Amino acid sequence: MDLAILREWFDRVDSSQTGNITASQLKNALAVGNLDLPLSVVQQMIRMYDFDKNGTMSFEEFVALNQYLLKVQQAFSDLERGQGFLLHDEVHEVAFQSLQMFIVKLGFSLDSPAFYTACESFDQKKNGTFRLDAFISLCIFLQSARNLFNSFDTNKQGRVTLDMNQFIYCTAVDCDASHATQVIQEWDSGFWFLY
Ligand SMILES: [Ca+2]
Repeated sequence: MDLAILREWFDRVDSSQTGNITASQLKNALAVGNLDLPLSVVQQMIRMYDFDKNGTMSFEEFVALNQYLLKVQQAFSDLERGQGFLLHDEVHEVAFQSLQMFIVKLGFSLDSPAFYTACESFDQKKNGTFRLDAFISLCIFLQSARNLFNSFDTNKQGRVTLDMNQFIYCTAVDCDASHATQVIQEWDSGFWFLY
């Protein structure tokens, strides 16, 4: 997309002209474009490209996020062939397998049980249809989960051991890797408190 068009879009969303857009501003703006994403997903999305860690998106950060979203969107439209969604049933199995291949290309070597379980958890209406917003949510979730995993896998073994507290933390946290690193450092130093 043209940078000038993006700038215009960004300035419209940044209605109070702060130079930054918040998660709820971004969520509402995406909803206008028919992308209905939960606020938690939009927040994760922002964290992935929030290079200065101020919790909001500057224009430059937004341009990087937009490039990522375009790539994901392109992969999805190559598969849905004008339907607007993928059906998860035996007839459409090939499209789903291609989706899995795309996830692998993004660097996630998920096996089929992990891939299908993750897909099902984003099929909000539980009717076997998988839309673009679910696919974006899935990609953002995987990226955030990997960041969290890596922050525990400090020796880069591709495997982590968790005690019950760490497990509870992982299931409850919204995959904020910088927060996770901070918590782990406090764990290591024997200093732990609840946030
Ligand atoms: Ca920022």
